[in-house]
Amino acid sequence: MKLENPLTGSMVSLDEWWMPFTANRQFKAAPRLLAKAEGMYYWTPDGRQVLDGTAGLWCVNAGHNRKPIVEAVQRQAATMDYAPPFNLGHPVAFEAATAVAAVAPEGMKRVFFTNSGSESADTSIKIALAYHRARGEASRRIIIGRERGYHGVNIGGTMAGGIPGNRKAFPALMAGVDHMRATHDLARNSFSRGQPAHGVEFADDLEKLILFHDASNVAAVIVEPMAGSAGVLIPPTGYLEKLRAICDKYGVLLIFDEVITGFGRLGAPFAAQRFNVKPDLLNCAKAINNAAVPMGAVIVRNEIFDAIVDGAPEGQIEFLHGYTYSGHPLACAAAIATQKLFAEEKLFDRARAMEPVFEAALHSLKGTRHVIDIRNLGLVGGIELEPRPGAPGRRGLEAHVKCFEAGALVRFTGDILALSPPLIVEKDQIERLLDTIRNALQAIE
Ligand code: PXG
Repeated sequence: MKLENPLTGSMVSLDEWWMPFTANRQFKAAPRLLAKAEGMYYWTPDGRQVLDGTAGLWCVNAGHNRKPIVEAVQRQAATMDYAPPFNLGHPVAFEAATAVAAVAPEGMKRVFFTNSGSESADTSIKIALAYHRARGEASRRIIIGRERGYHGVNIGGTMAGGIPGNRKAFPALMAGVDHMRATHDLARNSFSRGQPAHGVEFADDLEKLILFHDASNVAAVIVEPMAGSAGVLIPPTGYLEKLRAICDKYGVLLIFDEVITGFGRLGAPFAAQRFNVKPDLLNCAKAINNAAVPMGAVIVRNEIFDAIVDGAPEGQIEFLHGYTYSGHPLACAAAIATQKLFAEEKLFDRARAMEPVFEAALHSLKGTRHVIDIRNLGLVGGIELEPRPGAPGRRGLEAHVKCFEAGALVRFTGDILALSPPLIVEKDQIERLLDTIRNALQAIE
């Protein structure tokens, strides 16, 4: 099978690109393709409009192809394409770091640039270990993650992550990880709106594991404040606060992986502000620059930066870590323009204001065929379907395909549908999205 590149007109083959997290054979037999995007919409190569219910992959929070971002990238590309970040700098990267720090929680004003959420995960783990070492506690090396956690696909994130399928093919590449239980509790919390009421006691797993390994060996705990990839698992009331208190008690660092929750998704700059729980390190990526150019960051408490940097001899590189593309000029130009756009259009507040509208529309699916749970927070919604006996995951996939054919992009993980529209979404678009899902669920077996 051949496809046309819409920009060049050349005919291209599907064989060579080994697609990520994709059933390659199935996909290439019946490809679902996108060719153009603007605002709330994609268009397929044959010109069909698709309403974007997922902000791309949880990342295009300001909507697609926003002019100020496009122009900033174009200007930067024409001015300076690339600059090395090791022992050289450029003003655009410093300005981007300042712009990101401006929305970060109080006292977290140091920003390490990466190029993805996966790199942010591994970078944050390294910073945690370097911090303890700098303070003379090099024995603190164990990382505690959580079942159903997703921290990308690099080695640290794979090992700290808690999705069994992502881990099983790899032997223990990184010794010294352990996992808390996931907080998902359908029996007690089904159809909850906002934070579920039950489950604060899941946080006790952290204390148990710290005592089991001995605090002197434990470096950090890494969690998504709201787990996205594993199917929209919203933290029970009091849970994150309790993790924070346990970390404080034992000198363990708290890492929030805010790759999905960062930059307005929950109606605040970060989940840290939404829940009023401040981590020690905060990982982000995706919407940091509206996904216009690959970019991520680890934002750290000033004291962590100070301990590592001031702890090294003058003139020596303090932290032996970094990427060729850390602070890439195009990514940084996009980040500056994106943060400005977020502020000008007050998109984080807008997300918060739309939350009740989104919540009501989402929960109107209660009672629809196959639906066993609905949950929401900010502009994130999860719809859990009853798995088809003997074929778990099929209903999720079929619902996704049906919606796509009917003109709406909806994400699925197993049998859980996930919605995360751009923060510019309008009420009628939310309704259209949910009507499309309702019809799809009626149509599939
Ligand atoms: N942490 C979290 C919390 C994420 O959601 C990553 C790290 C990794 O980021 P990169 O940029 O390396 O992909 C993510 C990525 C899904 C889905 O279907 C979610 C992600 C990626 C792919 C699919 O929910 N999130």
